[in-house]
Amino acid sequence: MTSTALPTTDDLRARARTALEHIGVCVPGGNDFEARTPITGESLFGVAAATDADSEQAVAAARAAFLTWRAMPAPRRGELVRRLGVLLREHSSDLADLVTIEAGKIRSEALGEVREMIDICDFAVGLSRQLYGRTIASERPGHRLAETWHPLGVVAVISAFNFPAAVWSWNTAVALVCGDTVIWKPSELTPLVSLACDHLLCRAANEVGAPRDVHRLLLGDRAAGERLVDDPRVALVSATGSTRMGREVGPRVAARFGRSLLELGGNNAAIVAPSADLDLAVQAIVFAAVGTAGQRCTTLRRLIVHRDIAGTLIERLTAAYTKLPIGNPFDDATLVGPLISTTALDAMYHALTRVQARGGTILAGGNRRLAEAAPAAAYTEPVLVCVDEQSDVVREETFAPILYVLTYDTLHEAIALHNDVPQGLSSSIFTRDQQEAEIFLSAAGSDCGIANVNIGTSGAEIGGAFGGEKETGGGRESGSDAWKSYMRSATNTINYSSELALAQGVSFL
Ligand code: UN1
Repeated sequence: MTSTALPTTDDLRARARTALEHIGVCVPGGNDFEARTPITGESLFGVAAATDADSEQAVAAARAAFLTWRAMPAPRRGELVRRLGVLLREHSSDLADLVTIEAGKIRSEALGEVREMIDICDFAVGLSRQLYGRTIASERPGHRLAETWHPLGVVAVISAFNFPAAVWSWNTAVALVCGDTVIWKPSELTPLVSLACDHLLCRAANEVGAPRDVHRLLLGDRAAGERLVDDPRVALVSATGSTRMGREVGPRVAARFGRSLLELGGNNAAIVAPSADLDLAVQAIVFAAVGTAGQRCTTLRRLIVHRDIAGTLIERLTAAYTKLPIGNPFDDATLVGPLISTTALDAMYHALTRVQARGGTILAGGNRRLAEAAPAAAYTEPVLVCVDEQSDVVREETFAPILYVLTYDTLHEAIALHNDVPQGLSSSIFTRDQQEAEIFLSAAGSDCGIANVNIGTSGAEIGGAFGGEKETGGGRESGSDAWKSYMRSATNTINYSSELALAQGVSFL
């Protein structure tokens, strides 16, 4: 494996400053927390956090703006999102720079993240003319029964570092056309990306004459998020992050009868059947396991391989793993950037120690890289580990590039292993056998919210609903009819006859 040379923190600070200036955002100041870059692990700027009073004011302002915004026709609300999409196109390169600087993503994936934002804006603009309700056949003469969809209220978006901009846009673009207003509490690890996104949306709002407070950004720590979780004026809390976080957010929002939409951990697996096209499978597996340095919630974490092809596949994967270029994510040759922090690296190595104690064997990778060049950064070789059981550590999500390899003899056994984890986000099967593929996609197959054939677990398009089952939280975001989570429905019965006919044939008076 090769390592590519790193830029200095001063270079990165200058590049961040240029990107912020192009977008039109003031470089932040403050000393509550720091904007850091995982590329060197060092600090770029000090940042001020929102105070309790800022949070209070933001919720009040977003609630007031909601009262105006909900009355604006949805296609006109779409104009705001269309304008945001145009600004994102204009600033793709600057925004991708900030994503690379703060999240450590390689350039191509950072540009892909911005593309995903543009795509959801386009989708949401179309949606603004398609918030359809149904007309239902009434059992009574002279009656019409209908379902209408109305805006819900203030939506709190709590997002994670790994998709610092795209996950915000999935929620915000859809919530805005649905007539909601948004308060965003991003990860503390990505304040610059957040300031840039907020600024572009503010600019779009100003240009199309939408209320300024349709969107408010709250930078801050966990306490800032907790205030939103507990605030009865927040109608929906859409939270992306760990299962541990979701386990706190879900019950707290439910206790006040608020709504929550949870996108939590994944422990995604792929089954590789004997008939699989191995050239395609190897490419797909490496991207899914190693892309974003293993820090996507859709990252491939378990490979369940048929015993007959395990030797060949492992050999090919080992060869691919030993050639991965690791290092500067701005270098076009790099495929693996840094982990977000040395804490994440420690968690990865701790998981490896635990799995080895349970008999796991490292097949490739696992060494730290560039520790001398950047002691505060966290570069590592992705790891391929052979295991013969799904021990506790394999059943957990470690947010790092570890791929556990298991073998199977029958498809039934493979599906049982596949589903035998607490999480249920994304899954795939590599096979040329249609019967196997259909069984995997059937009710008795994968128990995940995303189930794929001959494509990896990560890199979903925005057109489909995104989310998962079990400890992944059950929420659906992005495409398909995920918009319904951001609205409330009302059932209307309209009597246009002159008779009062009671339902179920009840007679009264
Ligand atoms: C996430 O990791 O939180 O499917 C989202 C994918 C991306 C989104 C991942 N489109 O990998």
